[in-house]
Amino acid sequence: MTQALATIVKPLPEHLFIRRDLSAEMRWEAMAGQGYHTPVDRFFVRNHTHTPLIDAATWRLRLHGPGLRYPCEFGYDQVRAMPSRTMDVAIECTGNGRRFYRTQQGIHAPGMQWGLGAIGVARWRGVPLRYVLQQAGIRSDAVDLLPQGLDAPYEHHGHVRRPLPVAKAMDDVLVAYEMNGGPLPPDHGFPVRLVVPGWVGIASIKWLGDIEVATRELFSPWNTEFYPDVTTMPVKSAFELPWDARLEAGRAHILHGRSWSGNGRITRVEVSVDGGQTWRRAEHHGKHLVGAWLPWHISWAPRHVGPHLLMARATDESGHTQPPVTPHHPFGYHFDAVVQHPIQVVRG
Ligand SMILES: Nc1nc2c(c(=O)[nH]1)N[C@H]1C(S)=C(S)[C@@H](COP(=O)(O)O)O[C@H]1N2
Ligand SMILES: [Mo]
Repeated sequence: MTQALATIVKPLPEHLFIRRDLSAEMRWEAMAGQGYHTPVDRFFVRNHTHTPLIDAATWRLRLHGPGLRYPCEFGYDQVRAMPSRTMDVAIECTGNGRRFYRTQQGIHAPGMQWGLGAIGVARWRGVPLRYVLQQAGIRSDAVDLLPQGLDAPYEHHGHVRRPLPVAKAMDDVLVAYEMNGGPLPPDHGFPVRLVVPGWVGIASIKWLGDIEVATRELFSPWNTEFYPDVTTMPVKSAFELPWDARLEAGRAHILHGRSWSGNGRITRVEVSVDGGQTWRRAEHHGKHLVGAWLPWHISWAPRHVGPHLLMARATDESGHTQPPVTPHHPFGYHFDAVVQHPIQVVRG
């Protein structure tokens, strides 16, 4: 039923992606001129092993465990026939921005050296997980779920699986089978994945095949050894520009970017073009959704040729503003400090 393929199935052209081990980071300049959503052809991929090719005709979602009155399984057509919901949601890897612990703060954090491109926003369609759990007779004393992927076991740790508290599962989690209007692509979890708004990417289990529902707290390597004590993602910002972009002096440029947070809407974005000495409010445009991102822009006519540092600093509804420095994290998670984006202003 599950056939192994070479790590990632979709093409990873150089101008859209940076290869990182078994994964692929989006280049932020690939979002320039795009709409609200990240097209599939440039959406980052984070794989623990490789993308499996799963046959939807034989695929099953198994629900079992002491937290359910009616353990059961559903096929693809059954899931697609359930009441559906469509949501614009960001998925972001917990370690997004990890390399800036070293480049900006001088302390290397081990792990994949992501820039800011381990995030994407897609339009997901699927069944609320709440509905599926209700069909299986979720009990009032259920505590934790253990959603598990059908991809190959990761080293000696078994299948990718991470406990999810019942409260979140019953709130806004989606059992998704569509991404940007088409069936989920293989790399993003075909036939079905979880989409867990606001939470660390690892919560959004791809190639979902099995959910255990327990009446006690659950543990797996993915909440003990990796990703312990992380739930929501902090506030971040990125420019839709290449690293070391070249901008001509003496004419106006519109700098575009996006800001996002797992803790609520973005309420303010400020931009500095002089390495943080002065700041200007960016203008918002497009949608302003919880759990996705806020596109913004600011106009700038650089006068002086030479290197400049662009910086964007956002504030979210919870009142949190991106700090100049992030407290060190041993795993390199949650880098939320203002990123210094180097550019060259060249003679026009
Ligand atoms: N089964 C399974 N689910 C998974 C993963 C995986 O390797 N296997 N990677 C997780 C991680 S760490 C992230 S950041 C997101 C990435 O989703 P994407 O590849 O669709 O961008 O998927 C999560 N779900
Ligand atoms: Mo991740």
